[in-house]
Amino acid sequence: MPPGRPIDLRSDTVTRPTPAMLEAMARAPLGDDVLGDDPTVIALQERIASIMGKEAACFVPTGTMANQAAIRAHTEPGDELIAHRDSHIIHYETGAPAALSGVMIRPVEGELGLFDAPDLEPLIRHDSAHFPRSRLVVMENTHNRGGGAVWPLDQAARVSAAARRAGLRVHLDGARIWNAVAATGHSEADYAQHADTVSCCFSKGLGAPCGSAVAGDRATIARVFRFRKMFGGAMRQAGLLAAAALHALDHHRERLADDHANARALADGLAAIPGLQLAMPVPTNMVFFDLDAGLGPAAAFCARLKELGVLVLATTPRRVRAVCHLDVSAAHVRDALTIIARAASEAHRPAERRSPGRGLAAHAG
Ligand code: TLP
Repeated sequence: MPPGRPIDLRSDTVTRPTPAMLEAMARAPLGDDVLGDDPTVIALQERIASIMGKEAACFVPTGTMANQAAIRAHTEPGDELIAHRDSHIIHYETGAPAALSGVMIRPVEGELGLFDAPDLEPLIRHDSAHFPRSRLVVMENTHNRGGGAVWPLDQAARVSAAARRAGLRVHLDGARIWNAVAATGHSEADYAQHADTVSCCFSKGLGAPCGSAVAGDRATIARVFRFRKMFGGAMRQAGLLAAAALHALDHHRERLADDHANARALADGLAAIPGLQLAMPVPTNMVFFDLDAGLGPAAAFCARLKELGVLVLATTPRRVRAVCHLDVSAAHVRDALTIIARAASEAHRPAERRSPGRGLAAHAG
């Protein structure tokens, strides 16, 4: 990698706290949240409950714990939950629903991580001594492996109504619900009304160093608190982190539209580079693109980009993900496109890559 800070498009999780956020953290009144008296955590939980239109909320360290504590709160071992086959809880949470809740997952199909009531209904099992009990439906908004896809509100309403008619509960993995709101103008509560619990992350588009929350009715959130403790996620002076989240809610939500515009510009630029194809539409801050076979495997392409000062992630042998966020400007996107175009043209002509030449100037920051 050239000297200087790379343009880091691996995820919107890579942001560093801003000076103003650090100042808010330093000023935060603290207590012991396991004993229930950290005023900044209490303020954050009340704020999230109000934003989501729910009775209560629980602050947790990660989005994974938010989802898993919610799943555990809604289910008992032997139950079954239904989630899209590309969902985060299936792909990236280390089998936690099986390990921590003892539940089975029945995957549902649908375009870009979304599904509708007719996709869901045949998967809900009727009551039988032979079957696992269908208990929970999980939606993800925006949908990560669906390219940051946003659920149409009426579609979420139909899925939720179908689940509830059959006596199932609904959890919304809203790690990036803020992006859905920025893309559509609907409120967080508009989406959350179609779920019994909703998780959200402060450490993705909002730019906090870590922290997530689960909101829902008082009884379910009481169970979430219990399982947060059981899973090792109850923290002491957690107000330090809650202060970063409160600062992010106040200052970093409006600007998510910039990330979406940057992602669109990145996508347009990538689509014009020979050998690259957009894999999915780009409604929010994520860009997935595929490499022609002539460009070699995605992992090697990403390794070359790293040498040139751009960090992205290979998500399959041919597919790459790039994500825009708080620490990525329009100028970064332009520089990244120049570098990616260079790597693509080199890969088409591998002999040239071996010839000595000046690397593109490192990106300064
Ligand atoms: N997603 C990460 C990786 O795990 C893939 C990323 O870089 O996008 N729900 C969704 C929809 C997520 O995208 C993520 C993180 C989580 C939950 C989990 O959050 P953390 O990483 O805080 O446990």
